[in-house]
Amino acid sequence: MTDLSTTIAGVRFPSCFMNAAGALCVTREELVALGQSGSGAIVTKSMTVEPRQGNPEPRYYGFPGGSINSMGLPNLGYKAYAELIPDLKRFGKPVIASVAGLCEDDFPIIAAVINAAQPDLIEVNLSCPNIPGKPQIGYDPETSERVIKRVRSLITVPMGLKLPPYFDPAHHEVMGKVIGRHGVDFLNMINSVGNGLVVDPEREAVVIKPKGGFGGLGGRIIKPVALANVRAFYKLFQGKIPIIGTGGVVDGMDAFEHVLCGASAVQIGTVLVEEGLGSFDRLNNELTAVLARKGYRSLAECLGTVREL
Ligand code: HRO
Repeated sequence: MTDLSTTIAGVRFPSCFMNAAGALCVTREELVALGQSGSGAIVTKSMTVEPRQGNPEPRYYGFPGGSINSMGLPNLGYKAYAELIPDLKRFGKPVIASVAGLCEDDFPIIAAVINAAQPDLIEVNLSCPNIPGKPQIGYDPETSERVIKRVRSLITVPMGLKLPPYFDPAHHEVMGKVIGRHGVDFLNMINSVGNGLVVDPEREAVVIKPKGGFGGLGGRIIKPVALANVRAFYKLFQGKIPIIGTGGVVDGMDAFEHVLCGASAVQIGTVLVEEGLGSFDRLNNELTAVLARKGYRSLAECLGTVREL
């Protein structure tokens, strides 16, 4: 029998697949539907202090290679999620609360109240690319360190960071040092590849409205960037900080590649939005088949074992 269950920071997940924050996880109805689906966890939309409508539409566009979005953090506000979390735990799978903020002071306000609601894990989003005029925190090591420090002292459930993609080993190292100083329990990478631009040549126009068409790229086209970041941080921490791999997972083989690079679990965004909740059963079946064909009985047997030449 092939086992797709996994453990992150001591928390058991019945399947290694789950939604990425942002994908079908804003409303109560969407979160309950994730609970009833084949997802191995329920991940909330990144939350802010106040409820938000988000950026003007169109703000998401799917194309054959992936997607571009500039949602602008539409969410119910942290108080609503704090009330929902205890009920979401009835599905027998972990609940991960994704915490964001529009400024540094927002993070501890949200972290304290959400921690009291006792999700199974908290993910601190340092990498939203889509708030006009606000750079991604994860690209500034000093700001990242201040935010991590402030929430670390408030969070008692396993605490992770959602990181942006980095494109140079020097940046992996700098962030690795920051992360290593503060007892981070898990990492999730990558968020969307920020500030890409997709053009429709027929209409001679950009495809989303906010920020002149600039937005975060997801889906198939970002897989090599995601794998590189998973691998880089897996090696930096010698596998001691569990990693959730996110980016470019469309089928079971993509997930297998993430596991080989060092991901203990895998999140899906674009494919979930495009295909719906049935994608979890398909991915569970496909990864099971890949592992069985290769003679692996569990993810642990091939975690981080990609061969270097
Ligand atoms: O809401 C968004 O625009 C958004 C967020 Cl917070 C994020 O972290 N990543 C993304 O691609 N979009």
